[in-house]
Amino acid sequence: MKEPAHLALHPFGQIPTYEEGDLALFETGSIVLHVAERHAGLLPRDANARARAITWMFAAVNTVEPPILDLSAARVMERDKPWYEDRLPLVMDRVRGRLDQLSARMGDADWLDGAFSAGDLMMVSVLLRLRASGILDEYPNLAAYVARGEARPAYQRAFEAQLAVNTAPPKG
Ligand SMILES: N[C@@H](CCC(=O)N[C@@H](CS)C(=O)NCC(=O)O)C(=O)O
Repeated sequence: MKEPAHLALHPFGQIPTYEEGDLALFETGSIVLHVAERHAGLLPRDANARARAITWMFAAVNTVEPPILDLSAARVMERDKPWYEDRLPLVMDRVRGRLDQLSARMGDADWLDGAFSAGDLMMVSVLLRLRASGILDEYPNLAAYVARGEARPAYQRAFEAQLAVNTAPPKG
């Protein structure tokens, strides 16, 4: 991913990237928005509802994901550091702070704002990163929300397709 051919697609040498004809995109949110704007079922037709769904996409990556990424990074990269045991509860509490707010906002709703949208797609994928930590189980409505997202046939198809790529024997 750090070779020139990939850096030409993604300046930070990461995945995912998306290519369609002459267009090359990076950043998950941008790729999902691009797809959602061109295919039915991911963004509402009503202009205000559409703007709110896009707002939830930004909220997922910009507000909810950062403390979750911090937790993942701490667990992977700081486990052997002298401060790990002291810092971990602080990082987990920052995640809980965001989940408290999201959980209160969702209440018993199935999705963030009416019908399922790309905002839910992004939020579910961000929350899924918490599975290993067990924190999600402290929020039954959020755990049920993530389960609903994973149960969608489109999610199942995408997951199976990605799994097939990841478990395919190496070429050559
Ligand atoms: N903000 C980026 C983050 C992408 C990202 O963190 N990708 C990870 C894999 S999930 C990656 O490529 N890591 C390798 C690296 O940073 O060198 C997005 O949402 O697309």
